[in-house]
Amino acid sequence: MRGVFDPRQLGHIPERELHNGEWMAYSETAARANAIMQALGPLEAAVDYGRAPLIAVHDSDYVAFLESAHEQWLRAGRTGDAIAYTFPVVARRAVKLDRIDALLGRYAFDAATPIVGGTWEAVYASAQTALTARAIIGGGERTAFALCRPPGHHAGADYCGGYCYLNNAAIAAQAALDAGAGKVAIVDVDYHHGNGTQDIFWRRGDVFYASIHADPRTDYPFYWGHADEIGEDEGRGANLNIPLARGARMDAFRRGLATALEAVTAFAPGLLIVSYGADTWEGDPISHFALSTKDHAVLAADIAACRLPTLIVMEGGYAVEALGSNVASFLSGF
Ligand code: OKP
Ligand code: ZN
Repeated sequence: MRGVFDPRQLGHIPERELHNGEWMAYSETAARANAIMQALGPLEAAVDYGRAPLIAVHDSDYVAFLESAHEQWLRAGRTGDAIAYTFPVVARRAVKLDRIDALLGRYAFDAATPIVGGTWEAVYASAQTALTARAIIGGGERTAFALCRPPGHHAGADYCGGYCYLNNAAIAAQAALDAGAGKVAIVDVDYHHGNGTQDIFWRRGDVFYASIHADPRTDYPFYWGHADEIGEDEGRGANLNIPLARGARMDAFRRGLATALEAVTAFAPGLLIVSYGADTWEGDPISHFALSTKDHAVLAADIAACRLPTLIVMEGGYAVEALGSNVASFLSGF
């Protein structure tokens, strides 16, 4: 299978994140991408499609904020990672905000998403990586892999969170629609619910989003991912959440995936995008499912049996020592 990677993605190196009340080392490291590359061998370079496909999904003021935030942070006399400490949950008003701390909170929903010197270049390159892999399928390949990092599925149209800044899968989905795909389905098999992807397509009938993930009653991102979230307006029925209890093993996950894939098949999309997280693996340091490395290949084979053009977009997976074999196993299933 052809794969895409852009080395600019390695320049995003946050120092730490706030977790259960304590600072800890940042889990979403550049070493993750290096481990995957080592397991897969040479990947193709990303093509630059510019900002237009980003703006087709994200608010342009949010994208401009991402591009300038770290400079603004430095100009305010700060050093290190830019991070929010207030979040306007009560009054998310359209007032003009100038102070960088106000902007950081306006455009973020958690403290897991700092902005550092290399963040903009990396998130831009991550989105271009997804777009390039999408174009490979547009050119006639049945499958392609986008080694995206930072991940994207927690990022909404105007917010970052959960290590995510630009929603790579959503950007690729929109690009596919704009290239004439008709309808697109996204199946999210990361341990965490992809709240950003759900939000972006919440009222849309042309993109079906299905996710199998840890129950948000116990796990991040808490406020999204519950089974009763089915979309609204045109998007009513085009959102399917399948939460599983902590500790879930392959049998439960595979049943959830079968339900999701049945719905995808009924939707009859022109393209299937898989938001693939390897954090369902039994040894993941921040997650609590119990899938084995071999299970990943079985899930992929289940997806491949749908016989749809399929773009695989990398999301999470934090056990760096096992990440290469988990991703290689998953891709082998196709
Ligand atoms: C991103 B992806 C852990 C607290 C929660 C956010 C987890 C984001 C997961 N330090 N942090 O879906 O793999
Ligand atoms: Zn995850």
